[in-house]
Amino acid sequence: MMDAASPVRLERLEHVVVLTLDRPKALNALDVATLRALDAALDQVGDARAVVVTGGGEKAFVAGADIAAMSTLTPVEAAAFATLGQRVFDKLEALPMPVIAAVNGFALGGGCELALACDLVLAAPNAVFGQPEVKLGVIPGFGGTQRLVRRVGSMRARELCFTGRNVKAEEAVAIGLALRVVTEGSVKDAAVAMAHQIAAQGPVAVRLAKRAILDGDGADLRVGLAGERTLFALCFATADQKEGMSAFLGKRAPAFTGS
Ligand code: DAK
Repeated sequence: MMDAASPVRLERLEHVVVLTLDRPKALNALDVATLRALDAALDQVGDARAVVVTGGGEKAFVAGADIAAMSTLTPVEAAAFATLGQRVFDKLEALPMPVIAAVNGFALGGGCELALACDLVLAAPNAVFGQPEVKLGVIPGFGGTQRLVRRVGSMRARELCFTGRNVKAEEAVAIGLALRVVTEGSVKDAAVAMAHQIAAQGPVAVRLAKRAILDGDGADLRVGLAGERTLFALCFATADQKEGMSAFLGKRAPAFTGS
């Protein structure tokens, strides 16, 4: 359990865990305490089959790294801050189960980078993405210059990092920064529904599919395909494969155990 005053709330909904970054007075900006709380929350995800990350309050997913806290950093402290943020975002990205960002407002700077570390991004109609660090005289420090390129392509990433301009929800979908805009109901509810849909599939298979995609990201195609073959073969060592295929052949719904 997270303590009540923690800036990150953890909620379990059957096989789904929802993490809410909850500092709405600062639009959920990431300071050291919030990053550490997120780090600790990631250790508590356990055997969840899917995770949803969202922001507390009405206006923001995460409005970036905490500018007030960053304003007085020395270069040594800035390096430590970036190391902490990158480590936590790497840990989030490497979670074995899919992670869905429910972007409910501003996802700027570190907030955009947080969404980029998630597998899937759903956007509320008021979602706003961007890497405005250059407006503050710095560059993205939590992976923005790297993951943004991989997700939207090199030239689009350059434009966003060089101009710092905001991207609204529809454009975010058009450039591949978000999967879709949720126009009915809350984006958190839509993300939770999608997480339940993922959780109903063969849990080991879903994890191995994520593993294959992550391992292949940036790798030579042949290396990626070799990894895929190995992980495909591994599926045949699972009870889920036997259950999934015999349920299909027996014309019944599978009862996966995640083993
Ligand atoms: N940090 C701290 N406080 C923030 C904040 C932030 N990023 N964003 C908003 N707030 C606070 C505001 O100061 C305000 O506090 P009070 O004045 O009420 O005490 C409160 O949240 C509400 O914000 P506003 O009054 O400004 O609300 P508006 O609706 O008028 O505007 C806004 C919303 C999101 C457009 C605006 O707040 C805004 O532009 N915020 C800053 C967005 C931004 O620039 N984000 C990128 C931050 S830079 C690195 C490590 C990390 C990074 C870089 C380098 N190294 C160590 C190498 C990452 C950098 C970033 O993420």
